[in-house]
Amino acid sequence: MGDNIVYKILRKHLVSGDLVPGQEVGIKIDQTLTQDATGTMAYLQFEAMGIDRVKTELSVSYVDHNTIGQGFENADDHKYLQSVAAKYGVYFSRAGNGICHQVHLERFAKPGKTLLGSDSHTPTGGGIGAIAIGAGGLDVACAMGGGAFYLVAPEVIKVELTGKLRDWVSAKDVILHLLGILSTKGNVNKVIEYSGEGLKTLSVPGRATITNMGAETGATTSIFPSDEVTKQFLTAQNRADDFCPLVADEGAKYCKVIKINLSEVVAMAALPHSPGNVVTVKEIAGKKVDQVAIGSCTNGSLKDLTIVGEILAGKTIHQGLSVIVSPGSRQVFSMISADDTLNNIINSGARIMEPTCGFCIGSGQSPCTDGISVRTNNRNFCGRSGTESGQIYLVSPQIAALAAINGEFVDPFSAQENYPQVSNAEHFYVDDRMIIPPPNDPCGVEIFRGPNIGQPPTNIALVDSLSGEILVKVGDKITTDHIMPAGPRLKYRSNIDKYSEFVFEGVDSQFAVNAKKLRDQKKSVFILAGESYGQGSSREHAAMCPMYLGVRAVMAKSFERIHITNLINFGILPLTFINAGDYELLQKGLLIQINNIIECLNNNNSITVLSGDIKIEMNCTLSLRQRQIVQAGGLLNYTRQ
Ligand code: MIC
Ligand code: SF4
Repeated sequence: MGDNIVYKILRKHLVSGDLVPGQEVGIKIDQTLTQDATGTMAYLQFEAMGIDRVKTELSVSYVDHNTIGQGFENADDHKYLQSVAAKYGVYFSRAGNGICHQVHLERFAKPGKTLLGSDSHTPTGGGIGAIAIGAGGLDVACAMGGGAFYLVAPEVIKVELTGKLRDWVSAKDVILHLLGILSTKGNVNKVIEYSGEGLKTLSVPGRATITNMGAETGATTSIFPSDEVTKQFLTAQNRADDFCPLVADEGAKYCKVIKINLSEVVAMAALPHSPGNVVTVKEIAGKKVDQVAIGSCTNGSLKDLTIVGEILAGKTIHQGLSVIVSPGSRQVFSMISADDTLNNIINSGARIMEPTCGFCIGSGQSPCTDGISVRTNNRNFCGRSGTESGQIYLVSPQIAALAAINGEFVDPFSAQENYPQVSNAEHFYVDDRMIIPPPNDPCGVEIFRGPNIGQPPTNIALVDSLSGEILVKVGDKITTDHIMPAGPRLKYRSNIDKYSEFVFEGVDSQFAVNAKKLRDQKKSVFILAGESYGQGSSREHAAMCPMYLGVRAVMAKSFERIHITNLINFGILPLTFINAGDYELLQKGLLIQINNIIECLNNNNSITVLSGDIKIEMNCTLSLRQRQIVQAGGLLNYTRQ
């Protein structure tokens, strides 16, 4: 039996374990990327490992998340990142050069390579045929040091594309359509692989929109074959030599096949507050809109913005809303300013933002109270925009541009306008001056550390019995944005003592204060959660900060992939209910006791949680390596041992 594309690449990179779905395997990582919001901790942890230079083929440090610069913290972090990159052999993409995923796709990602990034949307690189995976900063630091990356060998879902997208329908609608089928849960340890004759109609940036937002399904990653379309894109980026063809073998095995006829896909939208709440735009046509935000790593490509420019040409944005447009990269920015696109956008009354994450991460441009904001990015979690009551709808750039002019959702099929035909660029404007290569000799490089940069905290080794209090009970689909808010709090990413004050800020504002009290009394803190705990971002701070506050175990119905690894990496026990109904028996404020932990862990026995008369059995099925990490109190301690 032949291999699918995923297993072809994994097999080439395998360093430990058997490539059998469900088994833990270690793979060699060729490239890494970090961004500034997760990067400072990743490099601090890399420094703590005592390695003198990165061991990957290529590592790039991007500055794209925290660029707002209110106060000295962001600027200090950027200086730290630039100096630490020079010291350890990492390329440094300066603020303003663009969003990591967009720039990496343009300049570095290669078919057949493995890429590990400290950002959950790293799968964007799957659009060019790379196995591109998001992970916590500590895992990326290990990979930079030449260590293997460990993952559960995935099951592969095949998505077979036929037909061709109609006018007004784009790649964004394809992934929203797929989210309608797969939803945002139940896809952990799966990879989505695309195939079929419809592929040839999708450009690399369009494919990257699909693999980018594939992260919202919870899958490990998504990947497209490498074909003539890939070759054309790489050639247009002056990177023809980076091309290699990549197709699945005849008869390759998949766990399931989903067929999508592109000709039948319609314009879609994800309603608040989950990317999986999808409906057709037709169903919400006529709904008034307060804000439109176009850009992000999902839809900030040249083609996306050229189409937007064409739709806005000669028009004025509706009086009732504000419109912002943010290019995905400096390459895109510079190219839209070389033709009429930028002028068309500016003249319509839209406001231009720098090529960064900005609105997508709640760093400015928050909507008004109860405001309906139509956005082209990938996440619409409650509060992420910076406005607790904000209602975020996720759509394609086309639909966003129509809303900008009309002040309401417009179903494109009833719109009378002609659809602007935009072809793929034959040559991109290539200028890498804002990417600083590391010096060959780093001897003279001094690492800059501002006062906001603290040392990464480590946990104590796991003890055999824990007793303490359930300090918070949350429901299903709790995202890392709920656990560790970003937006204005982002600037504390390198200062764990300060950042941990905001754990569960929007869920229970007293959590951090109460946790600290328990921690200081040497009691354990427990978190109780429903299904898919830890959806969304890769931010390891959602494990690191709770650990710092004394959280010793999270009891949940199920966990998301990156987050469970982060919990283990920081020595927090991830316990899952054997009987999901037992979740109802436990409440916030209950005192609990867990005994005999080490023996149960080592024998893969269930772990008993006791509270008064209540006795609940929980699972903690970890690989041998993961058990050792948890027992050591986290990956840093384990690596040092
Ligand atoms: C996100 O989109 O949520 C982020 C911000 O890019 C995160 C990374 C972070 O929290 O720094 C992600 O996707 O991993
Ligand atoms: Fe940045 Fe948003 Fe993309 Fe995350 S999803 S990398 S915040 S643009």
